[in-house]
Amino acid sequence: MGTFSWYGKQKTDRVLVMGVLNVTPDSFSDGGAFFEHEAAVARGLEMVGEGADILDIGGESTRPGAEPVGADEELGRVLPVIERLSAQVDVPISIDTNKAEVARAALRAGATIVNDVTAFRGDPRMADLVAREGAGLVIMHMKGTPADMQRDPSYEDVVGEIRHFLAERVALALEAGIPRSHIMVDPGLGFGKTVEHNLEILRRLEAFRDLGVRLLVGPSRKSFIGRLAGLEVDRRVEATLAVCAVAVARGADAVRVHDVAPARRAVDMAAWLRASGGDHETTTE
Ligand code: HH2
Repeated sequence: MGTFSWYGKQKTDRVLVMGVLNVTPDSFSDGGAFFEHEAAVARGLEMVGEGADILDIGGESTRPGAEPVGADEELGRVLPVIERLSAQVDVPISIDTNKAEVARAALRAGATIVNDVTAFRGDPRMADLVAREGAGLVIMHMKGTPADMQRDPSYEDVVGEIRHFLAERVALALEAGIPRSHIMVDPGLGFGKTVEHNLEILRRLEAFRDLGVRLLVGPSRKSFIGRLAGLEVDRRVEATLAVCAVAVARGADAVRVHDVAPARRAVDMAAWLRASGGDHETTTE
């Protein structure tokens, strides 16, 4: 342990841009598994060139209504891509999964971060695995499961409830032996939230900072942007950048995005503005 860094071998401490690399059948034109893997590796390399600090690789969709896939299927999609990219890039690779079995194989193949959108609820063995492997950890809030989370989600106090949940999950992670500096929390935009819930989370983002760990937000191309701005999914880049900039201004340490090149520029600018104001420095521990 002790060797893990959110920045990998990069010498920087900028706000992190996590590039999304989905290796799911619908994410690349279907030319069969080999071409899908080739396309994913090429896109991963391209994102590093565009300024990604982390590549987040996923083999199971968590979109509303998405069907779960088995561990073998998930591993068949992501492992070849992780093996090849980890040999070629200096930035850390994160595995977006809620199965400890998939996470273990991914970490052995070269990933160093686990992004668990269920925050150990999908697989209680995840915390021990991450601790044992000395990996980084992203834990996200989701109300319900991808199959049912957008069916009329409701909260008494959306920020208070998410904060409480994340605090409890951070405590579990610490108990398992994961160092505080290895943990990043995410309020889970779009995961069991209405448009108003997402807006309130963004408006009160600072409330998550006193959890004492890094803070990630993932607004990229999400449907609340589409609903507010009346934009189809392929036209949400600029609106996503606006959300990223505001999130950085309100204390985010990292953003998870599909469109890395523009996000890198927007996030760096927002971080410079934030630094010039003297508040909300990046969480350093
Ligand atoms: N959003 C998605 C997937 N994983 N992980 C974190 N930590 N935060 C997020 O906001 C987040 C996430 C969903 O987005 P996308 O990757 O575009 O879709 P899919 O799950 O279908 O791959």
